[in-house]
Amino acid sequence: MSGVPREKWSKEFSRWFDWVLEEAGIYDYGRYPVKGMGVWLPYGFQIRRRVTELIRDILDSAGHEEVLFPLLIPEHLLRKESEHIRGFEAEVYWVTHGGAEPLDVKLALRPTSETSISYMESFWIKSYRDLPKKFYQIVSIFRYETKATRPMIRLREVTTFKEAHTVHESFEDADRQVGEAIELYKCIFDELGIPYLISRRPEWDKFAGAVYTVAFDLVMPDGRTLQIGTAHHLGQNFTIPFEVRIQLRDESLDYAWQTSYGISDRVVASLIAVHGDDRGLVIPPNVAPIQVVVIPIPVRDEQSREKFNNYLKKIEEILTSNNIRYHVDLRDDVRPGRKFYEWEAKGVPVRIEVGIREAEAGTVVVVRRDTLEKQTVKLEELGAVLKKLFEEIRENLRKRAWEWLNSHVTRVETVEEAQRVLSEKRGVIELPWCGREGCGLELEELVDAGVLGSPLRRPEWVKGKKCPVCGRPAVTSIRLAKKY
Ligand code: 5CA
Ligand code: ZN
Repeated sequence: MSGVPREKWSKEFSRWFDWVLEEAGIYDYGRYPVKGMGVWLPYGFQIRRRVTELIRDILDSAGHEEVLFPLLIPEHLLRKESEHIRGFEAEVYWVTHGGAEPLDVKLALRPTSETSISYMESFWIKSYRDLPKKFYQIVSIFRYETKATRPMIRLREVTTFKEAHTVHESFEDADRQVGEAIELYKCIFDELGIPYLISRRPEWDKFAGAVYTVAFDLVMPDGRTLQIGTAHHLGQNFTIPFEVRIQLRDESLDYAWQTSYGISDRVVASLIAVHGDDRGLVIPPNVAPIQVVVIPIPVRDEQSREKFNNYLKKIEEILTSNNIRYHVDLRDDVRPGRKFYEWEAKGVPVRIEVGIREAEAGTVVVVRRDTLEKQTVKLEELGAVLKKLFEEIRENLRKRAWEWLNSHVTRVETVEEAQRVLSEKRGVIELPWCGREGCGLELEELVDAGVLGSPLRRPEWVKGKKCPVCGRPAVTSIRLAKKY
């Protein structure tokens, strides 16, 4: 399908990823002298901006309101919910001084914002009439991660943390909100052509302070999974300590119910990872900073030059009038072949090559980045052809990414099969499961992998199957993978 190999992409994914971030000018990581923190470069920033715009559009249209909370959280707020602080204690950065003065109250760099937001909600929300309330912000958060840090994937400063926080009058309405969050995330990932598996995380691996957690996972090119988003039902776990009390419909008072859901720089990382190939990035046209790059083939003959330049102008007019984001690469010290290579690495979805021959014939050569297929297009048809091509590229990328994910999810019934599949191609394995924590934990040991959780609905195929650990009837399936 694709004309470009994906050998390095899959077999040496970590190196490929580092290479592509640098080669395409996305993110400078490793040179900044604080571990786990990198710099968004101009081209990467443009991609990030389009992704965050997409996220904002989708959340806004579903009734979310963007807010901006302070970065610092006083220690007593962060400690108010005991499970939460237990989960984050080891990952918090503390501000202890202002100049030379020790602070009276230690201040945390937010690792996430349930505590500060719940605190303020206790002043704002008084009645079921104020609900549901859906806030979000897109901010930096800080986590002193101890696992190996990686650019965009495991950061200590997460610079693109979209955290949504909602408040509800009942458990059921918060439950429904988790369902809405899942639909919104599907929408975001679908727009980007990023495939996902949705799992309910097991009890022992839910968010610190949640009643339950639903997670989106992706299979990366090396077969390991990456959690790309989570949605949590928080119950009344934060509203009780923070006293977010509301008047209910029957006029009684009760604590409100909450959810939170977050995604991060990992969305951009997965956009880069899932669509790439050995030549570099392939960016879906809807978020590509440059959708079309025009490479003029140098004209030697002086007399033809003016005619050629006029022809280039015409091409630009067509691109402009079609609202296409384009760039004409006019560098005269760089050969066309080198230009092709650079723009391919940057993942520009379409390249237009034009020389004097095309100018005379009233055509251009159009090359799509995903398959490298070439076609000669008449100038009058260029606008329409490009629009159609953008859709085809998007669809092709999405399809290829889903096929890759689906071919890396394997149903097995025994521990031995699970071990074999995981060692051969990694990915996700699904086993019948009795639902007990003990068996889940033992499976993690036996197959040397992490649990992702179970599908939201009981899968049909486990009917009549047995848990491979205890032999009891399976009530659901359990997913395991080598995780990032
Ligand atoms: N307060 C909740 C919902 S906003 C929360 O913090 N959930 S979380 O801890 O699961 O984080 C949300 C998402 O952020 C995760 O699913 C993961 O995709 C991403 N994320 C978490 N830690 C990091 C990190 N160190 N680097 C990059 N992304 C991260
Ligand atoms: Zn069991």
